[in-house]
Amino acid sequence: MADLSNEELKALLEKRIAELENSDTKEEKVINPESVQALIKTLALPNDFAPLAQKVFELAPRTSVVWLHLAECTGCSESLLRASTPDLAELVFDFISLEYHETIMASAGWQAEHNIDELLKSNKDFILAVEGGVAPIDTYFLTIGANGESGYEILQKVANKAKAIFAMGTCSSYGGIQAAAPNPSKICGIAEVLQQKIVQVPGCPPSDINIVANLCFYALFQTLPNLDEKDRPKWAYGKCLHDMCERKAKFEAGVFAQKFDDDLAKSGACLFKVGCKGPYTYNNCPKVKFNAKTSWPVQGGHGCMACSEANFWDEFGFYEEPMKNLTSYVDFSFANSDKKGSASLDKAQIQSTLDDKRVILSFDNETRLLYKGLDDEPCDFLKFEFESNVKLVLANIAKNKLGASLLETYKKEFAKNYAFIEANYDDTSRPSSDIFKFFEYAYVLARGAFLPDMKTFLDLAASYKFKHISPLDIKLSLNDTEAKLDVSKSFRMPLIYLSGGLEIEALAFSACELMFKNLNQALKHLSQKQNKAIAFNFPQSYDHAFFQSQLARLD
Ligand code: FSX
Ligand code: SF4
Ligand code: F3S
Repeated sequence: MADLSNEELKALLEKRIAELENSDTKEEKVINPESVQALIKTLALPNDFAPLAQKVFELAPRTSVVWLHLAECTGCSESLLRASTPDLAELVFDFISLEYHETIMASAGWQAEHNIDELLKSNKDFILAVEGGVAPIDTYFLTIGANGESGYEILQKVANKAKAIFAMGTCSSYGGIQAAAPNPSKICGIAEVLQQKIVQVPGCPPSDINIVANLCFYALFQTLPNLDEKDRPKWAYGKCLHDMCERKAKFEAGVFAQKFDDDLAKSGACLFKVGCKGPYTYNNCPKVKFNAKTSWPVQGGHGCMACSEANFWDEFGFYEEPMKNLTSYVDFSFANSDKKGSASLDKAQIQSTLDDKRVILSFDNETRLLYKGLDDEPCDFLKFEFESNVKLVLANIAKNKLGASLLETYKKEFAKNYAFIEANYDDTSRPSSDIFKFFEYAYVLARGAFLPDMKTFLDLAASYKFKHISPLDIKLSLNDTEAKLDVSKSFRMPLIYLSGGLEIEALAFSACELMFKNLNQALKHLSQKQNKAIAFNFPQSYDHAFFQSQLARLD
């Protein structure tokens, strides 16, 4: 579904106001304008929405909300209790009508069950917020309430009548702690068992603001907020939290806390080395914070655990270590993956010369994207060139203040490797467009030796036990005449990650995933533009199942 523009959202409010003013159910509530303004700001809507939203909340009957508890720890409700603008009392008296919530409602036992049954019978509109994962197979693992119904049955019964459904928290979005390996009760997120669109509001728990503002968005517009490809509201989960973190300049400068209570940690150093997973996490924690905007994990001195990412208990290793192979609970490496089966390419497509029907991605001392030009000569669609002299690259990084500090950290922690670089590179510029050289840069930094062959690097990448890519700042821009692959900003990243405790396996995996993803994208763009099939050309040394699996993703 296309995103709703601000104009469309505004028109929705104006229409609602006009309808409410002529309606019998119109109310005249007193609504705190500060809370409305705070909501509008949180939802990243323009200021002129505030008076309209104020009017809607004053006139409209409160939207009914049913909140179910399934398999969880009730942290999401704890978070809700700490809401501030509006606070919980204001929220339930003025903004929504909380019809059922096991930990907050006054009724209990048979009375509570009666209330929800009556609500379902009445055919009254309501929205559903679900906290916790569901056990759809051995449903008795979660048996709730006076009637001894399973969580799965209750969910189906209530969801069927709901106007909109919000999965509040990581448990209801993805299964959460109960679904961590080996997941004996086979718990999953609610979207896996319901047909309707589910708005995912992950976080273990989500912030009070992400819970309240999402409920209020629906109460206001009677529609869902704009969602990303994982069905998360864009206003809350659209950005990587690392990019909003107050410690980001320290990350760039390679200034890392070595342990939790050291002076560096206290003076605002980056927490990556003590396990922060901020670079892998999409959430607005630094902006909206928790407990009435008091603080958020990184401000409190503990790294982000990626608590709003799917399967974070299993996929991100120890909370207090970066993702090194030694610290993975579950092995996602290529060798243990079924991706291997799809690795083989059609050999007939591999050819070294062009014909009329194909464009070629070629790796042979140069990385090129070839097509047949007007005069039958091979043309290169790919603009990709970088400095491959490691010593010059480092000198270039050190030109600005953050980079100079980063290089100092690296030199201190990897003195032997730095000595290798000093001894083996002169001052001659060596422009290259060979991905082997790009990969070799990371290898030289991590190992203090030249990369022997492509297989060594691909083996390292394939052996990484995690599936999360450490971002490298590679940029691809595509237009009709060229694909420009810019890696100039990416060279500082291996220095940062190595100084921050990541290992060569992580760097090799990330470099391969990102490089091949971008090349694939460029290749696809060219083949579609020219309406031609694709072929590959690569030397024997690249003939590796991991490499082929990367290329095969194009199919
Ligand atoms: Fe899950 Fe809610 Fe984590 Fe707990 O109940 S998201 S375990 S903080 O809070 O569902
Ligand atoms: Fe902040 Fe963590 Fe990123 Fe460091 S790694 S800048 S502490 S989010
Ligand atoms: Fe969770 Fe990380 Fe935010 S641990 S609360 S997503 S900072």
